[in-house]
Amino acid sequence: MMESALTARDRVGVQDFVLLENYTSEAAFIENLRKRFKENLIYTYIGSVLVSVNPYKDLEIYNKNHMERYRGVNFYEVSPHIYAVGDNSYRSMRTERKDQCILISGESGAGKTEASKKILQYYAVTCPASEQVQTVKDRLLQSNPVLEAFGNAKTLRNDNSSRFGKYMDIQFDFKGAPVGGHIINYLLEKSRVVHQNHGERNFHIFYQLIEGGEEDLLRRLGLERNPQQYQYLVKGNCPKVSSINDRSDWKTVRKALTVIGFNEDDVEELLNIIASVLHLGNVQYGEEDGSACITSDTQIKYLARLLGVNGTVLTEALTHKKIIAKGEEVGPLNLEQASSARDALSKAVYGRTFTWLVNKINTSLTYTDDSSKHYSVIGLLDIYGFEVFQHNSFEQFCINYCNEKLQQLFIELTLKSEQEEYEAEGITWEPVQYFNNKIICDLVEEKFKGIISILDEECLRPGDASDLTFLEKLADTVGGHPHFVTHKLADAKTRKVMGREEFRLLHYAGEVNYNVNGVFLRCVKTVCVCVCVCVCVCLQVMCMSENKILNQCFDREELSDKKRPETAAAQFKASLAKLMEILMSKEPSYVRCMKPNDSKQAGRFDEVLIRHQVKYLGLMENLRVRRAGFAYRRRYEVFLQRYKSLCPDTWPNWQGKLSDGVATLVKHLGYKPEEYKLGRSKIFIRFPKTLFGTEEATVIMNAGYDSSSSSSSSSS
Ligand code: AD9
Ligand code: MG
Repeated sequence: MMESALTARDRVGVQDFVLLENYTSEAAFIENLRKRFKENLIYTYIGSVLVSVNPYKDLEIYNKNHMERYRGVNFYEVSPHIYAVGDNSYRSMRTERKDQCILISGESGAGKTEASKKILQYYAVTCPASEQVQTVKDRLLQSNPVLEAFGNAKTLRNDNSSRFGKYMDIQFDFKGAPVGGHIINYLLEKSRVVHQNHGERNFHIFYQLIEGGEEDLLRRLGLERNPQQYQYLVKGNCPKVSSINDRSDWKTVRKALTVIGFNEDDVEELLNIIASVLHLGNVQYGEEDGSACITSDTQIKYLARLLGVNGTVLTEALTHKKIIAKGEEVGPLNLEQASSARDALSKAVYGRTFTWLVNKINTSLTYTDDSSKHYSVIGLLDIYGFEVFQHNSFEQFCINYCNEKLQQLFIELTLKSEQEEYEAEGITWEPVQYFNNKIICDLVEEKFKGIISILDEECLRPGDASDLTFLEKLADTVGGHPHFVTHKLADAKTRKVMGREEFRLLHYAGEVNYNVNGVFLRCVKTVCVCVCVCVCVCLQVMCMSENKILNQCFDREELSDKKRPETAAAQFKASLAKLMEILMSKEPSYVRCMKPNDSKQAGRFDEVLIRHQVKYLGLMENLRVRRAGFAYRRRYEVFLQRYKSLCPDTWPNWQGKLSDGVATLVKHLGYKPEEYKLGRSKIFIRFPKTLFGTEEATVIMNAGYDSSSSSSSSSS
C-alpha cells in the first residue's frame, strides 16, 4: 500500500535540507542524514549541493536503469543522486553553452574518487557515441585504474586512498559526445615511496607487479615474488589487504595501459623504472673511514641495466656529493647523507615518472578532430580533503592550504551566484553573515609576508637556514596574526598541546599543529636538489639514462646553476592559483562527501564523526545561505505548468500574463507577500512549505524511493 507523504517523511527524512523546519539546528540536520542513511538513501541536497554519505557497501543504484531515470530529467524531479548532478551539469553545458565543473570534497575515505568515477561512467553510458567516441570513452574510463595503480595506496583511513589531487576535464563536441580529456595532477605524496606508516602500504603498482607479473617479466626485472624482500615495501608491515586483489588488479592495469595506447616498449620502460625503485631501496650502505660505501653490487647491476646507466657512475653518485662552495669538487657522503640521497633519488624518479604517466594519458586523450576545435568542458575535481594527524608536516600543510582555497572558492561562488541571480531578477536580499577564510589564505600565500614566502626565502638562503630559523622568522613576521600560533607565543593552555618545533594554524576547518622538525625544510628542498648544501649528483646520472621515460623526466637545464629553482611550496602555490583560475571560469556544482565511521563498516553511523564533518564542510553555513535567500525558484512558465491544477483560476489554462498567473496561483496556495518574490522571469519562494508538501509527495512518488531503499539489504 502507498505510504502517505507524512509517514514517508518521518521515515526517510527530507531529500533537501532546505525543507527542514528547524533548519538552524545541527541536531535536526544530523538526524535527517541518519534517517536517510538507515534507509540506504545516501544522497541529500542542500539546494543544488549534493551531500553524500559513504555506504561502505554496494547499493543497487548505479545500474543502467538508474542512469536512464536521471537522463535529461529536471534536478528536483527525481530523488537526489550523483547522476542528477552529472546530468544537470551536462544539460547546463549543452543548453547554456557554459563550461561546467563538479567539485568533489570530503575527507579521506568519504567517497570522492568513487563519486567522480560514477559521474564518468554516467557520461560514458548516456552520452551519444560514434566509433571514434567509443575509443575516447574507453580511454577516459581506463585512465582510472592506471592512475590509481600508480597514485593510490592503502592507508589507515582508506584501502584505496588517492595520494594525489586530480582535476580532469572531459571535452564534449557540439553533439554532446565526449571527444577528449585532460588531466592535471597535484602534489603526489612521494614520501610514501620510501616510507610507510604502520598498517599502510606503498603505491599499489609495486604489489601488483610483484604479485601479478608474469614469471619471465619478474626474472627480467630481477624481482622476487615476495614484497617482504623489498625495504621500500616492509615499513608498514602490511603486504596484503583483504579488500584488494593485487593479482587481478595487475591484469586490469595491464589491459588499461594497452587501451590507453601504451605500446610494449612504453610498458617495458615504465616497469623498468618501477623495478628500479625497488632495487634502489635495497641498496645497502656500509661505512669506511666515515664515508658511505655500497656493500654489494647486486642492486647496482640491475639498476645499471634497467635504467640504462653506467654502474660505476651510479655507485659514485649514490655515495658522493658536489660541494658548491668549492666549485665542482666532489666529496664523499656519510652514511646518513648517502641513504637520504638514495631516498631522494627514488622519490624524484617515481614522482617524475608519475607526471610522465599523466602526460602520456593526456596525449592519448587529446581531441584530434581538427575540423572543429570548439568543444565544451565538464571538469571533475577529486582532491584530498582536510587532514589532521598526530604529526603533521609539509604535505598536510599543502593539502590543508588547498582546502582553504577551495573553501574560499565555495564561499565566493555560492554567494556570488546567488547574488547575481537576485540581481538579474531585480530582487533584493539580505546577505548572510559567514566566516570568510580569505584571511587564512592570505596568511599562507601573501607575497613577501605569507608563510610560503618565508619558507621559500629560508629554503633558498645559503648559510645557516634551518627548520628553527624558519620557525623564528615565522614568529617575527606573522606572530601577531589571529590564525597563527607558535610555542613561544602561545598561552599556557595551548603550549601544553604544542611542541617547540611546531606552529599552529587555525584553519576554517579546525586547528592543526605543523611540525617543522627536519622534514619540513627537507621536503621542500629535495625537489630542488641542486640547492641542497650537499648537491646530490644522482640527478646528473638520471639525465644520462638510456631509459626513454627518464630521459624525458630529467632535464639537464635544471642542473645549471643559472636557473633559480622553485621550491615545492612555491610550485604548489602556483599550481593552486592556476586551478582556481580554471574553476572560476566554469559554472560549479558541489558534491560534499562524508564518511559515516572510521572502521569502513556498512550501516554504522557515528554521530560524532558526522558532526565533525558537517562542521568543517561548512554545511550548516551553506544551508543558512541557501535559506537566507530563496530556497525555491522556478521560471514562470514551468511553475504555472506544474501547479496550475491546484487553483481554479489557473486551471486548465491561464490566459493572461505569466507573472500574473503565478501571482494568482501562489496567493491561492496561501503564501503571504513576504514569503515570496516575483522576479523578471522567475518566482522565488523563501520557504516553500505548502508547495513542497505537494511537490515533495510528487517527487517521492516519481522517484520511487521505496524501491531504492528496499532493493539493498537494510542497514543494521
Ligand atoms: V581519499 O581522500 O582518496 O583517501 P576518497 O577518494 O574520498 O578517499 P573513495 O572514493 O576511495 O574515498 O572511497 C573509499 C571506499 O569507500 C571505496 O573504496 C569504497 O569501498 C567505498 N565507497 C565509497 N563510495 C561508495 C559508494 N557510493 N558506494 C559503495 C563506496 N561504496
Ligand atoms: Mg580518492
